Amino acid sequence: MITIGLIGKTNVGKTTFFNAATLLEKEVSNYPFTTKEPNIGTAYAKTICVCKEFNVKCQPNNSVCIEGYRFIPVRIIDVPGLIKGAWRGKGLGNKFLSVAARSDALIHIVDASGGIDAEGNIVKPGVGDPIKDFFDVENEIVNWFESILRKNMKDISKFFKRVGRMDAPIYKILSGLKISLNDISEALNKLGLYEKDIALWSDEEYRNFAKIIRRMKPTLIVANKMDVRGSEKNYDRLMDKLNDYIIVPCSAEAELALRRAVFSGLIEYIPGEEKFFIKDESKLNEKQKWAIKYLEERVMDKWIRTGIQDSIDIAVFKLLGMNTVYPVADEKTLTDNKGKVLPDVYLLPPNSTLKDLAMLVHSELADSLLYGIDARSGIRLPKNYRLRDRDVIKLVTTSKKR
Ligand SMILES: Nc1nc2c(ncn2[C@@H]2O[C@H](COP(=O)(O)OP(=O)(O)OP(=O)(O)O)[C@@H](O)[C@H]2O)c(=O)[nH]1
Ligand SMILES: [Mg+2]
Repeated sequence: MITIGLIGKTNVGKTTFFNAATLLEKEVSNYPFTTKEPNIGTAYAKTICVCKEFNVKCQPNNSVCIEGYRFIPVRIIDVPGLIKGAWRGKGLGNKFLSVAARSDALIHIVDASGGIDAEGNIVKPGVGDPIKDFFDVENEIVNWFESILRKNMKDISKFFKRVGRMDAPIYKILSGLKISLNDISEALNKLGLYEKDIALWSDEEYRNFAKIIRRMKPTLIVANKMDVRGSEKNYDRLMDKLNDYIIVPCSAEAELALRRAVFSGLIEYIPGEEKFFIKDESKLNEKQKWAIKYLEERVMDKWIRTGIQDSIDIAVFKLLGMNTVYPVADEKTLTDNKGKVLPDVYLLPPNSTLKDLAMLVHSELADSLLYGIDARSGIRLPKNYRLRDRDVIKLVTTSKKR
C-alpha cells in the first residue's frame, strides 16, 4: 500500500490532520511533542469511480464508493514533530526521520498562521515564521541523509572499488528509503560524482548530493491553520518563496470538526467537497457550528476547501502519478468470481504493466497470466500492456482457459 508521511515542526497540526484524514481519535494538544510514537492509519485517495461511466451499481470490497466517488485506502503516518538537531537524535530523535524517509511521498505541514515559535511553542499568530520552520525541518532531513552516507562511507567506498561506479553502492545503503537506483544515478551524474570514490568527496559534494536526494522524495506543502486571520499573508509568502512546490491551503481543525459531525450523523459531507447538508442544526456543538460557518464563509474563496482531501489526492495522483485500475473476472458484467460488481480498485505507479497488476492482486495470478481483456473495447491486451488510469480489465489466466 502507498505510504504518505506527515512531517513538520511540533504543533503545526500534524496529528489534527492525521485525525481528520483517518477519523481516528489520537492525542491532540498544544504542548510541544504531544506525539511520541508515529501513528499509522488509513486515509483515502478520492477519484471518480468508473461505476458512473458504466452506469452500474458497484459493490466495493477493498475501497469505498460514496455517491460515485471511489475512496481508495492509503497508509498515512503521523510523525512526531521535528526540531533542529533531530538528525543527531535530539528531541525525539532520528528514528522518526527514518519513518518519514520510508514513505512514498511526504506532506510537509507548516503553521501558516505563524502561531508557533522556532522551538514549536504556541505563540501569538503572526509571530512565527512558517518559511523558516519549513527550511529548519528540511535541513534536518538533509543532515540526516548526509549522516547516513558519512556513517557508511567505508562500506560504500569498498563496494565502489569493486564496481567502479557509485550508484549501486549508495543504493544498497539507502535501500528501504524508497529512492530508486535510477534517481541515485541521476543525482550522481548531475554532480559529476558517478565515478568518484565517496572517500574523496568534499563536504560540499556530500551536502549537494544529500540535497538532491532529498528533493527526489515527492513532497507537497500544506499551509495549515488557514482559518486563523492573517494567515493569507504567510500563504502568499510561502507561494512566493517556495514556488517550486505544490502548496495546499488547509484547515485541519475545520475538517476534523466536519468529519466528526458526519460520524455522529449530524451532517452529510463528502470529504473534499465544498458542499454539505446539515441534518439537524440544533444538535451541533460549538466547534461543529464554527467549522460549518468557517466553511461557508471561506468556500467562496476558490482556494479554500478544508485541504485535507485535496492534499491526499495531490500526493497520490499528482506527485506519485498513480493510476486507478479495476480488475474484474467477467468483462461484460464487471464482476469478480463471486458476482460482485467492480469490487476492487488498485493504485499503480506510472508505467506499470498488466503483469504488475496481476502481481498486486495475487502472485499466483501473475504466474498463470496469459493476457487481459479491456472491458470498454473488448480488445485483448498483452501482458506487457502499460496500464492507464481508469482501466477496467479482465485478467485471463491458464487455469481459466482450461
Ligand atoms: N486554528 C487552528 N488550529 C489548529 C489547526 N490544526 C491544528 N491546530 C491546533 O494546533 C495545536 C497542535 O496540533 P497537533 O495536531 O497536536 O500538532 P502536531 O503537529 O501533531 O504536534 P506534535 O505532535 O507536538 O508534533 C492544537 O492546539 C490544535 O488544535 C487548524 O487548522 N486551525
Ligand atoms: Mg502530533
